[in-house]
Formats: sequence, structure tokens, C-alpha cells
Amino acid sequence: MENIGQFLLKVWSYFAQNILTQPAYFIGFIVLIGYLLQKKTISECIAGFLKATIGYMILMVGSGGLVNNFRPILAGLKTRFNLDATVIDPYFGQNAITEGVEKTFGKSFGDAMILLLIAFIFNILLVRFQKYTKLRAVFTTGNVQVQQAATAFWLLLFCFPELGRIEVLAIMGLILGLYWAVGSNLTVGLTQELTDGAGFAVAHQQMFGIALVSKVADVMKKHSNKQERKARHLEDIELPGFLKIFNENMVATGILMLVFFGIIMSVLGHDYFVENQFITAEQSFLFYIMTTSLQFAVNLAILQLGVRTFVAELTESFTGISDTILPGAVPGIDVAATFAFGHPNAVTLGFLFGALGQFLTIGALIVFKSPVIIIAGFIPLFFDNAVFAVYANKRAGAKAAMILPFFSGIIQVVGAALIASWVGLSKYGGYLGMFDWDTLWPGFTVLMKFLGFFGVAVVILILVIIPQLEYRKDPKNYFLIVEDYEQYKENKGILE
Ligand code: ASC
Repeated sequence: MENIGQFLLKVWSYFAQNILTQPAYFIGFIVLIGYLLQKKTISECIAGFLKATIGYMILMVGSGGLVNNFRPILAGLKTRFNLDATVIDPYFGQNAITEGVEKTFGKSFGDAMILLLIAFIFNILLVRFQKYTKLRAVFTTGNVQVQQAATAFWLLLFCFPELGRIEVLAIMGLILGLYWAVGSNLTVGLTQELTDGAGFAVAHQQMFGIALVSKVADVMKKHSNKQERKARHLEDIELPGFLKIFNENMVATGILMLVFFGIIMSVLGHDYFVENQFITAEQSFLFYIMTTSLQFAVNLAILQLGVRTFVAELTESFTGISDTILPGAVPGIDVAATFAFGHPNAVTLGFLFGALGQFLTIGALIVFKSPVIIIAGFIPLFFDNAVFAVYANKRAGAKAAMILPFFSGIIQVVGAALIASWVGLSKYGGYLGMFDWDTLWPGFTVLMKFLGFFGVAVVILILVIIPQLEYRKDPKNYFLIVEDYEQYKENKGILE
């Protein structure tokens, strides 16, 4: 009996390590199953699997390229100025937890794979019983699930230091599983509207953020005057004279990033890059800055190619799943997939206005001698704020696409500074720092810390109620928006 149990756990670990936490294969796998259920020929199934996997891998080359290129530059500010600061970035957050969890709580978290199993099955069940739960999305972005599990583990131990292994797994399985399902579900309708029915939702670290930004954008649109409504979206803006140069997206991105990273890299200084072996002493610093900055536009282009390669396969194959085993479901995927559906400049502007908000707030922390100093991390700065700008531009136009990421930047820094210092993660130099983890999760932590297990119940209740409220707003179209987007548009009177 024990042997069978161990064997099954091994099989599961293999699946989790190689597929579930590797979104490229997971998405490929989903496409394969979808096509098999549609009874496509074997060659079509294999082709679909490969195209989806390769497409997702291309997306990761783009997003990984951005991260690898720009993370050391932003985090370099910490080393260069010898700051005792907390970098807000999932990678630094993960390191801080690994380093600190033994020292702080005398425990380590070795149950990530079991947690993923619980949460994954829980997520599927929640969607399977959507008649009652009103949940429609399955979270597939395993790489971020692992980071979130580690952070949630820390927050939970902070609230309940005495908790045993089984209790930790049970509470985390419940709360995280619900957060994944409910958060991703919040983005279903918004993403259908953004992508004109591509049939996916966002499964990442700013899902509540996307819902909030979209809500505020809708309010802004309602209150904007007629003239603003006319030249509203980034798509409609044609700059005159010399500024025409900005009408071309790659040129605009190139120039803006050259200025932005040119300044930061100059502040870090030539010697910093030589000492840390980014360049040799003889290499031209000017051209190094150019090459690095222009990589931004290069990686964005790669990312978009990747999305275009796999999304069509995913959309087509997923009906195999949503017509049979999981009716009315959509896959929740990496946030970067939405970038290919917005105006390309939205991504760049979101990043820059988010940076403005973050840098001003960090400046304020320094001026007012805050006990914790935050260093901007590339991942929250870019992926959160770019996606906010994409949704804001779609819903309310260019102004919202600049203002909302700016405020998000401020919130990210303040939220991260408060939670990271309160729970003791700032001591270890890093915090996850993504929008939901600077806002929603600190809120959950307050509830659990002060109300104990009653607080856990309140958190669960909040999460359970959200999809019910969403459903109530428009019961007729709630499931239709995923099942038949064309019919949904007709019902809503949305024109092409
Ligand atoms: C994250 C994280 C990444 C990126 C990637 C975006 O939160 O850890 O590697 O965002 O998922 O495409």
C-alpha cells in the first residue's frame, strides 16, 4: 500500500516538475488533450502540441530576455550605492524566503509539489462545479505558482507560527487554490473583450489589479468629456511634425528606452559595468548602453511572435476540453500573452509611468528616512504596469493608460514596503512585489494576523463571494462570454 502511494507521488512529482511548473509544456499538453478530445488525426495533434509549446517557448525567450537584460540594471542600484534595501522582484523574493524561513521560523517548505497537487485538483473541481462556484478559469502558469506558494507560506507562518505541516498544507491549499481560481476568473470577461474572444484569461500575479484598473478605467471613461472621447485611444493618436517619429512603435520604444536606461546606466557608471563583468574596460560604454536599451524593443517583438504562435492553437484546441470534460472553462495563462493584443505603445508607456510612480515614491522613502528602502524590480515594474496600461487603454484610452500605471507604481512601493517590513522579509533583501501581493495579500495577512482562524474564514468567504457577485451583475452573459463570444457581442451591441 505504502509502495503504491510512493509510486503515485513519484509519478505526480515527475508531472509537476516537468509539465505543471513548465507552462510551455503544460500549454502544449492542454492543446494535445484538446485536439485528442476533438478526435483530430495524430499528425494534427502532434503539430498542435509542438506549435503551442514552441510558441510559448518563444514568448519565454522574449519575456526572459527582458528580465535578464534589465533586472541586473535596476537591482544594480542597490549594489552601486551600498543600500540596505529590499528589491521588489519575484526572484529576490524567492531568495529572501529561502534564506530567511529557517532562521525566522525554524522550518523549511519542502511541500511545494504536494501543495500544487492540492491546489490544481481544487481548481479543476471549482471549475467543474461552476454551476455553484461560478468559476471559469484554470490556472496554468506554474512558474509563478511556485513563487506565490513560497510567499504565502511565509505570510501564513507569520500569522500562525505554531502551525504544523498538515495544517499549513490544508490552509494554503484552500486559500491559494481559491486565489488562483477567483483571481483568474476576474480577468475572463475583461480579457475576452481585450482579445475579441481569444478564449483565455490571465493567470499571474496582478489579476485583482487588472480587475481594479479596468473598473477605475471604466469610471474614468464615463466621466471624460466628449472631446476627450474622440481622441481617446493610443491607436488614434497621430503625432505631428518631428514627433511623427514616435508614431512607429519600434522607434518610439527604442527612443524612450534609450533615454530611460541611458540615464540609469549612466548613473551606475562605466566602472560598475566593468567591475561586475558586464563589459570589458576597453568596450565602448555608449554602444553598450545602446545595445542594452534597444533589446527592449527586440524582446517585445519576440514576445509578440510567441503569443501569436500559440494562442490560435490554444483557442482552437481548448473547445475540445470545454465541450467535454470541463464545460465553460478557459485556460488562465501568463500575463505577457495580453501584450500582443494591446497597442504596442501601451506596454512601453505603462512601464515608464509605473517607473515614474515607483521612483518618486522611492525618493520619498529616502527623503523621509523610511526604515525600509525599496529598490524597483524589473518584473513588477514591467509586467504589472504594462498590462494595466493595455487594459486601461482598451477601456478608457491613452490618458488612463498613463495615469493608472503611475498610481500602481506608487501603490507597489508603499504596499511592498509596509508588508515586507511588517512580516520581516525586508531583512532578507527581497519581496515578491507584484501588485496583488502589495495590496490584496497584505490585506489577507492583516485579517489572519488579528482575527486568527476566524480571519482565515473571512478570507475564504471573501474569495468565494467574489465570483457570485460577478455572476449576479449579468447572469445571462456570464457564461456566454466564454461559450459564444460572437453571441455575447450581439447581446451587448458591441460592434466590430
Ligand atoms: C513573473 C515571473 C516571471 C515573469 C513571467 C512573465 O512574475 O516570475 O518570470 O513574471 O511570467 O512572462
